[in-house]
Amino acid sequence: MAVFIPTRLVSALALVGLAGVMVGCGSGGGGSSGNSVASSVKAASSEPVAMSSAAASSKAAVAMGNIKLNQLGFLPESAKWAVVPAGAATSFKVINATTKVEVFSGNLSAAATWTASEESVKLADFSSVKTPGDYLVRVEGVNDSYPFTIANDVYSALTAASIKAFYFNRNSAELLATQAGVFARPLGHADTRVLVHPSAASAARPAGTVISSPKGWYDAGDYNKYIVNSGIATYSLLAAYEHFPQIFNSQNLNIPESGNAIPDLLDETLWNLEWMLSMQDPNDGGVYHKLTNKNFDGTVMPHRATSERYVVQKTTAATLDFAAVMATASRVLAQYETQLPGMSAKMLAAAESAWAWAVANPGITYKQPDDIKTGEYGDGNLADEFAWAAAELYITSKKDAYYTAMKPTETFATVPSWADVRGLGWISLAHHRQSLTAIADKQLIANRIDGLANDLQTTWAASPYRVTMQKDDFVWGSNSVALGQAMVLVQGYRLNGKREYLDAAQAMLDYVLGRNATDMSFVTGYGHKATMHPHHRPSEADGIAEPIPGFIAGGPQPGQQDKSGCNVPYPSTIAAKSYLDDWCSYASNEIAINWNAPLVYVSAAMEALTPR
Ligand code: G3I
Ligand code: 9MR
Ligand code: CA
Repeated sequence: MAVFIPTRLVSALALVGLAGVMVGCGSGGGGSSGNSVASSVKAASSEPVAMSSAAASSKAAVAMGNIKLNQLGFLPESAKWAVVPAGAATSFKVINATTKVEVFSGNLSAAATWTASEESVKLADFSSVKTPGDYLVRVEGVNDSYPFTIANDVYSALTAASIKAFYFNRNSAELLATQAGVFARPLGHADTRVLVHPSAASAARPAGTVISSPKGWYDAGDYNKYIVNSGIATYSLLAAYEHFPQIFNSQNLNIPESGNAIPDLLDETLWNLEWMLSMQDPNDGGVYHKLTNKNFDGTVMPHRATSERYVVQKTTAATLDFAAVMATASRVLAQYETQLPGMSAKMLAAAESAWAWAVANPGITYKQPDDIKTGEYGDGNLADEFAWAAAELYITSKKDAYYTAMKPTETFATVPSWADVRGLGWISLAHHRQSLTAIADKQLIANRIDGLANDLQTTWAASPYRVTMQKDDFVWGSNSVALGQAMVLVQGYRLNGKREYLDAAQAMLDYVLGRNATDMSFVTGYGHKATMHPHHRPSEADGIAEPIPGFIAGGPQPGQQDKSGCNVPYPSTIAAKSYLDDWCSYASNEIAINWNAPLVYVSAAMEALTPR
């Protein structure tokens, strides 16, 4: 069948380093309605993968659901699983999609019901298929799966695009066609004249004081900038670099700084770090919670969103997250002293003055002023922010007092989220455990990571979908829960090499790329049936049908807080299926920097850690 890839999409993707690897798949595979334009998948072959005649003929007869798997594919040595709707079949086959030759057959597991999706499913394990190529999974009585690829570079374009998404969300930047292709746009939000809101007034900076606070990334589908969410997002990118530098050192993302002797991932991260630095009040070390409009903008491009901007209330959470990120950045950027003279020392000093402010102001939580209606990122529990900042300051400064301040024996590890960051401190301590001072309890550090990874692995092993997500995990931004779980599992694997941890982490990359109850890939531009209509103002307002590639949608969650503003109904109220691929759905289909950053981390981790 004819495959249509618009020239403009191909040329845009060429700019993200994806030229020559895009293969559209119009329908075919298990999907009932493949979007031919969004249906791009990285494949080794440059030929489109045709729908098999068996799939075509079985299609009409089947109404029970589809085989779900990672729509991009796998590394040769990855664990490889597919979820099959439970029916009479007890076996499956893997077929070479090009030659149509059967390369593997195996037995399906017994049927079991995944509580989160209320589906009865069986599992197909085809991990032993390792030869690079394009394949599909076939089960009697069910549509063939989408074709997928096994290749050594199967995730490299995904890793690159998920970082380039941050470039596409740059505040204060004109995006040029040479870097952004069809997604070029004029500069939005210079942010060189930002007002101090009354909630943020101090003697040195009374209400109405004008400050300059340019750069940074837009938080999400909106055009505001929030320090708390910047904290976990920026850290996750820095951690990806700190843990897997070899993946990024030679990567060319075609961003304005490419070629400047700093890896592109760090150049992109610096765009936000420079903004964060400007959010600290130099007079006292406290950090403003957010830089925002009074109200959310309409559906317009950045340069058309010209409302007055304010810095709002200094908070303890923002100040501690800032301290943690600056302490981390200080040590990661120390090796670039020649390129960034004084930057590392400046960041550590900023982190220490922020810490001092937080210690003096330990309980200032965010209270939304009456005239401000944008995102809150409010958080009443600050023990985790203290612990994370203390851990990063300890690692970078080597001052034992920070280790003590972390309260290690009473701080447990949890899956990281914007409101609960204690796990990030344990991740950093585990990475640096060989170079810590004598005060650090290395066994405790290992136990914290291994204990949490083991819990997740146990859930994965017992899951009918072979994933770590459970019904309660389906909150706003559920895909970042999935990827946060994977980040923890990756740390477990890095600590002790337990293969199940790597396989469970892989499962969560599979999950966001298609092995989920919606049968969709949640990453724009990646997968046969991927998110097409994210709640992302530029993607909606630019007049281009395709969304900007490389963004992950928030994902299913049953809250449906947006449904009164949607003209189309959600397809389901069931937790794992409550996802609406429509612009209106900010509660399931927004994009956000703290959701993309763990995608960068996990995709790079799989590339770096999966045995070759
Ligand atoms: O954690 C609780 C959980 O314990 C409880 O069982 C569950 C039941 O509803 O709720 C969970 O909390 C939810 C929380 O997200 C989870 O992180 C809240 O209900 C939910 O309202 C909250 O949503 C937040 C949303 O803003 C609304 O405030 C998201 O976390 C947060 O990511 C999102 O952030 C927005 C910014 O405000 C503005 N910019 C876009 C960004 C992304 O949508
Ligand atoms: O676009 C906003 C999104 O970034 C937020 O996450 C979301 C929840 O705070 O709110 C969105 O803005 C909506 C507003 O809350 C209600 N009116 C419709 C707006 C979206 O068009
Ligand atoms: Ca907290």
